[in-house]
Amino acid sequence: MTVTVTSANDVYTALVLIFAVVLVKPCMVTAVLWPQTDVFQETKLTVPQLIESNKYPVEIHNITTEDGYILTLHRIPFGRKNLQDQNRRPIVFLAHCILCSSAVFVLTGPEKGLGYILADSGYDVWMLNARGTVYSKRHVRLSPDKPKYWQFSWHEMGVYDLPASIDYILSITKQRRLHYIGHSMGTTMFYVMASSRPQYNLKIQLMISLSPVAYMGHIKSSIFRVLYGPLGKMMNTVGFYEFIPNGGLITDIGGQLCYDRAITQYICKNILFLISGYDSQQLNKTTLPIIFSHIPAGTSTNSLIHYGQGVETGDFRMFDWGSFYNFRIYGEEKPPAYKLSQIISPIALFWAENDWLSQKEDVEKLSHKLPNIVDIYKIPLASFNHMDFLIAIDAKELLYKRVLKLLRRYSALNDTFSMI
Ligand SMILES: *[C@@H]1O[C@H](CO)[C@@H](O)[C@H](O)[C@H]1NC(C)=O
Ligand SMILES: *[C@@H]1O[C@H](CO)[C@@H](O)[C@H](O)[C@H]1NC(C)=O
Ligand SMILES: CC(=O)N[C@H]1CO[C@H](CO)[C@@H](O)[C@@H]1O
Repeated sequence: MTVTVTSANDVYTALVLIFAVVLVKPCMVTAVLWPQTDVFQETKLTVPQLIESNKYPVEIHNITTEDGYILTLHRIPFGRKNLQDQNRRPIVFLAHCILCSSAVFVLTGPEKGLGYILADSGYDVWMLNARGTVYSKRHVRLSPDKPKYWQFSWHEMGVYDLPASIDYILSITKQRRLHYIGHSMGTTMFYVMASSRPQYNLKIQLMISLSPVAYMGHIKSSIFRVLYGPLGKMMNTVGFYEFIPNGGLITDIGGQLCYDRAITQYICKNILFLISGYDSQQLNKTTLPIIFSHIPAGTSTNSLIHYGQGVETGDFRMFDWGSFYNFRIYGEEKPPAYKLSQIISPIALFWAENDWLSQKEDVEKLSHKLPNIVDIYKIPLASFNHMDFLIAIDAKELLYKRVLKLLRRYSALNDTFSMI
C-alpha cells in the first residue's frame, strides 16, 4: 500500500491511523481478553475480600482521630497455621507508603505478602489506612468533596492517625506495646509521631523502617521530583487538593493494560520502574494488574508538597506555609525541624542501593540523628528498588527473614523484662 501525503489533512489522518494501530488496537484486544484471565476477579476485590479469599481471618475496625478523621484499620488477627492457638500474640502494626493503602502488605499473596507472613509467624497484624486513602476517606464533619478535608500532609498522619490507631489497638488487645513496621511514608509519619508526641515511644517495642524516608535531598526518582515539586504546587493552585483518587476507571485501565497477555504490559512495568528504580529481576509481572488495581490509593496534594519541600531543602521540617503563615503558626519564619533526638524507640533501618526514594546519603544522615538504632541493614541485592520491599519475588529471603528475627528478639526481650 502506498500512501501519498498531499495535505495537512492527510498527515492528520495518517497520524490518527498510526495512533489507532499502535495503541488502540492492543488496548481493544486486551480489553476483550482481559475478563477471561484469572487475575481479573482478583483485581475487583477490596483488601478484606482479598484476605478472605486467601482463607485468612480478617477484621475491619473504624476509628476516629482527635481531629475528626475516620480511619479504617484492617486486621489479620492470626494466621492459617495457628488457628487453634488462642494465646495473646505480639502485635505488629503496618503503615504504608504514599499513594498506597493496606493493600501493599497483602498484594502478593500468602507466600510472599508481609501481612500474611507475619500472621503465619504468630503475630497479630494490624494495617493502617491513613487519612485520604480509599478506605479512610471520611470525617465526622468535613466532606472529602471539599478542600478543607484535604488540608493535611503526613504530618497530621503522624500526629493524629498513628496515635489514634496505636491507642485503639492497644486497648482492644489489652497490651501495652506493639511492634511497628513502616514502608516509606509509613516511616516518615512514625518519625513525626515519635518526635512530636514522644510519650508514644514507650508504646513501641521495635520500629522497623523499610526504605526510611525523612531526609530527601538525594532522591533519584525524576517522577517524584516533579510530583513533589512543580506538579504538586500546580495542582494546589488550580484547586486539586486530592491526588489521584482510586476509582473505577483507573482500576479498570490498570488491569487491562497490565495483565500477562496484554501487549501493553511493558507500560505498567516501566511506570513502576520510573517511580521506584529499575529492577525487572524481582518483579512478578503477573501481579501487575493487582498492584495497579490498588495503587494509587489517593492522598492529599499537600503530602506531595511537604515531601517536595524536603527535597528542596534537604531538611526534615514541618510544613512550610510561607514565612507569613509560618510566623503565625510556628512563631518563626522557617518551619521547625522535627526533633529526631526525641525518638527513643529502638529502630532498625532497612535500605537498598537502587531505591530511588531512599538514598544512601539520606539514610546515613538519618541514622546519625536517631538515638536508638539497633540495626542498619542494606539489602544484599544491587538492583533492589523502592517497591521491592513489598513485592519482590525474593522479599522473604532478602529481608523478611531478618525482620522476623528482629521481631522475635524484641518480643523476647520484653518477656524477660516483664518477668523480673
Ligand atoms: C465501618 O465503616 C463502614 C463505612 O461507613 C461501615 O460500612 C462499616 O459497617 C463500619 N464497620 C464497623 C465494624 O463499624
Ligand atoms: C507470580 O505470581 C503468580 C500469581 O500470583 C504466581 O502464580 C507465580 O508463582 C509467581 N511467580 C513467581 C516467580 O513468584
Ligand atoms: C521492658 C518492658 O518494657 N517490658 C514490658 C513488656 O510488656 C509488658 C506487658 O505487655 C509490660 O508490663 C512490660 O513493662
